[in-house]
Amino acid sequence: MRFNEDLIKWTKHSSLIHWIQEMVKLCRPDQVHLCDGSQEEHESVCAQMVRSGTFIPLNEQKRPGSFWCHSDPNDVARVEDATFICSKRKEDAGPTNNWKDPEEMKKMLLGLFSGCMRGRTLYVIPFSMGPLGSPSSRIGVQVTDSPYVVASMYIMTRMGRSALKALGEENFVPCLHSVGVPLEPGQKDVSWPCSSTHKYIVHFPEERSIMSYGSGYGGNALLGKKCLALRIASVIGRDEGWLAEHMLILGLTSPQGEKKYFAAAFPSACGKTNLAMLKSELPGWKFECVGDDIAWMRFDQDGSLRAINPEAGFFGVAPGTSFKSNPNAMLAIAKNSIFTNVALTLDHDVWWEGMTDTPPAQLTSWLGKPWTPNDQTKAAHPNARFTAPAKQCPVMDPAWEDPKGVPISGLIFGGRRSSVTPLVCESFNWEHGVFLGASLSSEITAAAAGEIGKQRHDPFAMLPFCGYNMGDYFAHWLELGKKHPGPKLPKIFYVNWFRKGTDGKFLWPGFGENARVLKWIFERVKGQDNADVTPIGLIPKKDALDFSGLKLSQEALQELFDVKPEEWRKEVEDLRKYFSIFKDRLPSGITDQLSQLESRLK
Ligand code: TSX
Ligand code: MN
Repeated sequence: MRFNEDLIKWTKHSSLIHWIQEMVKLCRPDQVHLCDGSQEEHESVCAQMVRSGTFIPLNEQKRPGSFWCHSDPNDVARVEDATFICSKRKEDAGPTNNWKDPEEMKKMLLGLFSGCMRGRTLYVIPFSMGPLGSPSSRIGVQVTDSPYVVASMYIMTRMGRSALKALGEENFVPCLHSVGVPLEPGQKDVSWPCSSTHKYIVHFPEERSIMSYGSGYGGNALLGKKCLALRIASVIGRDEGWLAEHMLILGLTSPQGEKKYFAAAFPSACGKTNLAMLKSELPGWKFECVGDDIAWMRFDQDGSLRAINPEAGFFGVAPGTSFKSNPNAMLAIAKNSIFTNVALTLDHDVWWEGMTDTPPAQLTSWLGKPWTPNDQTKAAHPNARFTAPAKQCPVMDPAWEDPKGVPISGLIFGGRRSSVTPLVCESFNWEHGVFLGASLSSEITAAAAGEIGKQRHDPFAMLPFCGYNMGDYFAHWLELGKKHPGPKLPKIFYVNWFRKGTDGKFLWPGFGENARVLKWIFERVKGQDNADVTPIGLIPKKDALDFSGLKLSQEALQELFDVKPEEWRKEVEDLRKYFSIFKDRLPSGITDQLSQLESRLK
């Protein structure tokens, strides 16, 4: 194959050249394409997918530069059962991860990858997670046989020549991916190739590499995001003293023009993307977006915790997104976007449940079939996604690509809880805040598998994304607070937009009205004396939350902040049971916080 000539012109990085040659030998593609990351290349990859039937171009008048596609119905979400952390020792993966011996796993995977790209093109994608050239950024190189991945990585990362240049002679994270469907000579391809029998999303934390087989979907296939920027980066962060978190980053400006940044972690189905680009309902208070999913944070020389968004785009859940729930997301996806598993309209635009009250006539469902509202199925898959460049969001923060990152004043944890936890509370200190993060749990909604209404523990919203033992991860958080004491250490908060009254209705209007809660948080980090002490943390003093112009009954307000000791004693028992899975890896800081909470409840 003559790609070797191109390869040595493309990069001088000898271990990168060697690795690519090894991958080509292993996967045996028909062709090799070294991605340059240009717009021309992106357009040609998209045009090729239009010809092959994977992409349908959307209406140029309504949604220029955009495409619709639908996946195989067996390839619609991340596959947690098939996600592995292959550390040398099982204990280092911990009780919340699947583990297999790395040598055994590699042997098995090399068998699967052998010849897996026959009849296909192998694409090499160098990409930067984080602004190009930022000392906080990390470079990965993904080898893939999926043009959908190439087009998506163009939106979600800084990829191509520029990333290769930023790599220089440094180490990169090797990311091998295949959909796992080699083509025999003359065999016709399908529009969404994937393996129906073998799916593996595998991380080798000690050598910092990733291998993903059998799926073409989102978090399984775009290896920069969940695999590199969370699972592998969390391990690098542990070793280097920083944090890779499943957090949005937002800037909040007061009517006086003062600005503060916050990072916030929520489990799925809590509206993280909606909060990340919130349109405030509180006059004079303005929100700006730095990121909606991942935050890499480290303390600088001055002791400020600084955060960057390692991504360049949004890969968001489409259903529920509307001009009412998230106008800024709707504007971000107006052009140059990819839509996967949403419904297609007659005039080649997109639709999903929750976009408008009534569906347009003559839809094509996410399965590619004609659909009418009488059908018992949904037009869009509940996990249907948009992929859009972040720079198209009208409220991106001016500093969203600042290589230094933005200074974080407060950290916010949140869950979907119909009872027990109040609308907002503040931790007594860093250690208590870490305990709040570790205690995160959320009610299971239809979006996730399992029993609806049941709680799922999701510490720091990192359950499926922590690349090492979660007990050690708690210890890492505790230690960072100890190492960086002082007034610049972010304050930690817990919010719950989802508490319900005795009538079973949501007590809090949520969405843009959440600005009122963020205003109180803003005032707290400024040191305002507007909180009351309760056994579970600090809550707003009477009249400290701004309810101006909001119709909320005194009873609702009381219920939103009600701390019921008997409910909380049950919570303590449940947490004690949950934390016991971490055995000797559970740091004493967490057990201490649990017993202190228990005594405060007496
Ligand atoms: O995203 C949500 N947020 C955060 C917004 C910044 N959602 C949607 C969750 C699914 C992804 C919410 N849903 C929020 C919320 O704050 N709150 C609720 C619950 C709720 C739903 C509907 C109403 C009120 C609350 N409707 C009316 O009161 C009319
Ligand atoms: Mn996420």
